[in-house]
Amino acid sequence: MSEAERLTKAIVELDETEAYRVTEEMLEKKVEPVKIFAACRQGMTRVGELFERKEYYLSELIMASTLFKGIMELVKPRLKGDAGVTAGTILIGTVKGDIHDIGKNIVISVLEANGYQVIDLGVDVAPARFVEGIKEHAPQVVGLSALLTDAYGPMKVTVDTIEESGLRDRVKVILGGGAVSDKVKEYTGADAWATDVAAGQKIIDNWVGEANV
Ligand code: B12
Repeated sequence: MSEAERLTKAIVELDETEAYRVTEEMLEKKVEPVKIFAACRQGMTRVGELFERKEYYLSELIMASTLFKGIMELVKPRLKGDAGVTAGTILIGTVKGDIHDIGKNIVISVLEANGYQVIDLGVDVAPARFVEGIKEHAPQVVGLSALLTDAYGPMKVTVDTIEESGLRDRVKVILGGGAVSDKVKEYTGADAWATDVAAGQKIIDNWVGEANV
């Protein structure tokens, strides 16, 4: 079994000792942090499926997220930035009604490590707060995170509110989290979507690069 598979398995089994041990081994071998996050995410997806099948309960979801946060802390110091990458400002938050923030926090750490200034509005963020954030920080990109399918509505309302405030043409909007897709992008009127940090960063790099030309 590869180390990534071991890490995924340890998360699914909520085996803290093994999860930290494998993470340390991967860090020693200089495995890229995004690969470690991907292995964790696979484990979390499986935990979610077990929750759906009622084999796991909310307590297991909480344990898995605590474990993931611990792994994040181990990996974070290894996130090295590419010096010289064009930096921009990103405003990000988990939309109204949704409190999932593990994925959002990974995105923040990776973007910051790559020279971006990231303004984090937190979780359960009302549309008006995104508007205030755009006025205050003038970001090139707004990132809306959500994991609940119930959050499609709030994502749309957020994009609509930005539009109604006359600020839509000043920012690109990217959706992220497990619950997004092309359909959700079309429905909400966002510009792009990503369900992993590497894909999201690529899109943001392109936008910010273009804006700075
Ligand atoms: C951990 C977890 C929780 C934790 C969250 C802790 C926290 N601080 O975030 C707790 C226990 C609190 C929780 C609560 C609930 N949860 Co929950 N949870 C999960 C679980 C198992 C893992 C999520 C996770 O952290 N994944 C790991 C991260 C790294 O992945 P990620 O979030 O997708 O992030 C990556 C990308 O999406 C992307 N990304 C994320 N954000 C952004 C933003 C931008 C801008 C970009 C570019 C990219 C990007 O980059 C990240 C890194 O690659 C998922 C299962 C799943 N399949 O996702 C269920 C899941 C999301 N939860 C679910 C549910 C139902 C709930 C509850 C309603 C349960 C309940 N009965 O109370 C509540 C909802 C509370 C609320 N109002 O939000 C369902 C949602 C189903 C649905 N159809 O909507 C899921 C899918 C489980 C399931 N299969 O049933 N949950």
